[in-house]
Amino acid sequence: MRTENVVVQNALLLFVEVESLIQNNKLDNEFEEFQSLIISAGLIIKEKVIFKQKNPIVNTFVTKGKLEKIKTIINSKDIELVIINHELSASQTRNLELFLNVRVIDKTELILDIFASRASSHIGKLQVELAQLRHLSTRLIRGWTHLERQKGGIGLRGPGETQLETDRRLIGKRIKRLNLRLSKSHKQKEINRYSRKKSRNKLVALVGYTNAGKTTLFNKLTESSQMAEDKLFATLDSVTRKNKNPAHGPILFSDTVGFISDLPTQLIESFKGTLDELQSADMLLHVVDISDDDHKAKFKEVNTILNDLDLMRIPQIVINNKSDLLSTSKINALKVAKNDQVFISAENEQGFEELRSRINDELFDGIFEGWVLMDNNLGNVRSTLFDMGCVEEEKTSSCGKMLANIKIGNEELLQFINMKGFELCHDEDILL
Ligand SMILES: Nc1nc2c(ncn2[C@@H]2O[C@H](COP(=O)(O)OP(=O)(O)OP(=O)(O)O)[C@@H](O)[C@H]2O)c(=O)[nH]1
Ligand SMILES: [Mg+2]
Repeated sequence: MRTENVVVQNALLLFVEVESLIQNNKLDNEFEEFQSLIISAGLIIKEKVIFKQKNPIVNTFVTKGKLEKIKTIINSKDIELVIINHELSASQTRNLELFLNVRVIDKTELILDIFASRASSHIGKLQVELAQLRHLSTRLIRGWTHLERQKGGIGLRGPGETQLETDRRLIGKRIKRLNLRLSKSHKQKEINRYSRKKSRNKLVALVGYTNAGKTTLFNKLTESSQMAEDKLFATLDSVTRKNKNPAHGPILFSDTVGFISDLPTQLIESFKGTLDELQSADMLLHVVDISDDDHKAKFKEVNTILNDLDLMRIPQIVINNKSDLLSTSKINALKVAKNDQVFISAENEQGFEELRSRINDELFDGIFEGWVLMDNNLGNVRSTLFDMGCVEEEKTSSCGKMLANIKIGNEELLQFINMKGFELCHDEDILL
């Protein structure tokens, strides 16, 4: 599955608003999002054709009259590729390609192609290949000989033409092998997850619509430098890192792939393993781009996907990001309306204090910071506290007992608080 010889191609953007297919949750800026997807795939939009249609046409999706017009544009503008904002059936694609004599890519294929160009980890690459092959196996009836063969263009990233011509049986075999390799890789991850459980780290996953600012926030929270870009699907492989800020309890943050409306089912299926990692999260930070006019619809879309993945049972804090792009009065009004949500700017680190305390409250029921006094027979408690990474400083009290300055979640502190010989230390004198 490779992306090396990527050829930039002149594309015709075909945006058809089909009245019978409009959903309740429609984005206002659907066109802009589709355009961003094409640009994110590294294509040049040479021409845009936008129109409305009542129903999809069975054979070609688009009406004959429109197709004639599109064909004229293709011939006069040196168009190599048509990209349509819908999912097409295999035969619709084939008929369109036969008529227009250029390659036709539907929205599913476009998203699969972007994923193919972004995958960098072993698991990520396997998952994308699996999704592409699954998609391909539904299209094997498609006659590929009717088009001139180009290597490396969009839609051809991944399995090359020769593979496209191999039969269903071979693809089936490859899918089986990939599934096997993936389940092995996921098993290894499960072992890592188990060792995390044994230590006391909490796992907090950042989820949200693509381009909401998850990676930017992740970088600030973990002092990392993952690639954050104004591109759709900048992040594909999930990354987990430990929190660096002392104001937090022991937390691992996980940055994940962004969601989009109409995420191809093959992708969801293939990424189930990675998304399964989210199942063990203790909390989700749902990052929203509050400056986006479509933020409400996108918020709903993300929650629908989370629900499908059975992730709505995990506590979620809604984080309205990019609040630096809105006026203070607008933000203040929004804060009143959404008073259980957090407002931040990941870029400028505004609102981080509130964010941190919300996370600590949710995860640890708040944090205790202070001195505890332990009888000398509580050596095992002392070493547990050290293992947990809670001890900031240690002393011996004037009466010869152990004193430790600890930082610990209130919930975790409960297990020690009732032990004989363990007490919170309020007496300043002891500390002198
Ligand atoms: N003005 C402003 N821009 C931001 C803020 N946070 C992120 N951005 C920008 O938004 C764009 C997307 O940010 P990312 O962090 O890559 O978004 P993401 O959610 O990880 O996106 P995907 O990985 O594609 O799902 C980048 O250009 C960021 O610089 C913010 O608080 N304010
Ligand atoms: Mg990202």
